Amino acid sequence: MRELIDKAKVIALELKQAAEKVVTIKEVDDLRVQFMGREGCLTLLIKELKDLDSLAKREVGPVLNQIRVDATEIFRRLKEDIEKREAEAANMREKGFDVSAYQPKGRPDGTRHIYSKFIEDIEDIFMSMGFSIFDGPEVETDFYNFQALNIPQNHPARDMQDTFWFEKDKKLLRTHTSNVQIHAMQKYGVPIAGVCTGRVYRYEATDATHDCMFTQCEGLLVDKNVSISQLLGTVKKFLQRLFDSKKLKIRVRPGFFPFVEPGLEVDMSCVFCKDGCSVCKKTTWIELMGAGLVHPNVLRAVKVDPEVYSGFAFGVGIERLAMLRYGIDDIRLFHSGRVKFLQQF
Ligand code: FA5
Repeated sequence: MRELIDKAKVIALELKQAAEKVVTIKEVDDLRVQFMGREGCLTLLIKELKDLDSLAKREVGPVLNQIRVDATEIFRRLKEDIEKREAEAANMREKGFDVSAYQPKGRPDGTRHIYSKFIEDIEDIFMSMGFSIFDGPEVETDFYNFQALNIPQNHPARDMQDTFWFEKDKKLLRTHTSNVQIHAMQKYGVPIAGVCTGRVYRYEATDATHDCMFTQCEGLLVDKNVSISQLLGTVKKFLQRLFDSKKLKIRVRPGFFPFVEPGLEVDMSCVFCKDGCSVCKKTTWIELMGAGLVHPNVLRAVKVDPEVYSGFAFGVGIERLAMLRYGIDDIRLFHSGRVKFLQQF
């Protein structure tokens, strides 16, 4: 009899300890089977009651019964707590659980992408010079990417920028940010001064300095009596600020772009050497951007009178600028997603 009571007390203690470790409803059910199932340890103990004489039964019976009642209450409470917790979690998920609340140990901190930082630097410089920031579509029509920029259908100049076309609606991925010149003048009219940074796409083979998707910065200023000297002053000031060098010089060569006349190629003096290095290919000059005075046909396309207004425009590859500023030797690294590369900035 004494032995039965002791066994019952051990079982009660074991149940209490096991109950503290239970987390899911399934674990509660498994524990119930282990203790109170047909072959459960408490059930088997209670079965042993029938072998006792009536005096012993009267003494042991209430003890075992109390343990059975307590065990039933433990299982009921466990289930109730777990169900309540699960309902709360589901409720949180529905309300939009704040993922930032979860902070696993050792999570590496992210940083802003070099593109974002560099583009912000460029925009800051132009904003401080009084330029606005424009935006424009990357999926474009033939009109904005070519025709309004004085590049008619079948004109040989179209071969300068190999294009990705959409077959369905004859749209294209813009080949340059010059499309924004047209959108901006249509939207805001003239006089106007702004820059646009954004992605452009060209159907061309990639190498260390060419990509099929890259970023350009386009500048446009249209007003009365705009001259080439204002274009050169703007470009020089911008580059001096970007490369933090007051000594930086620029030079221009004739260049052909159908949307400017005259068209120019702008080079900047090498910021890495005085008498020739591998970056400037021993010339002390680095080829940088296209520029020029806005072609009268472009002004006409947006119903601006070229007899009254004139303007300048320029376009530069942002990756090429960043490669120079940070000493990056392969343009493809920018969107390679390589953590080691990104962590440097
Ligand atoms: C243009 O795209 C003209 N829209 C620029 C312009 C604007 C001229 C306004 C006149 C007035 P171009 O194709 O040369 O021009 O490209 C301009 C710059 O983009 C280049 O100087 C270079 O820095 C960069 N670039 C061109 N092709 C690539 C390429 N495949 N990968 C990376 N950068 C490139």
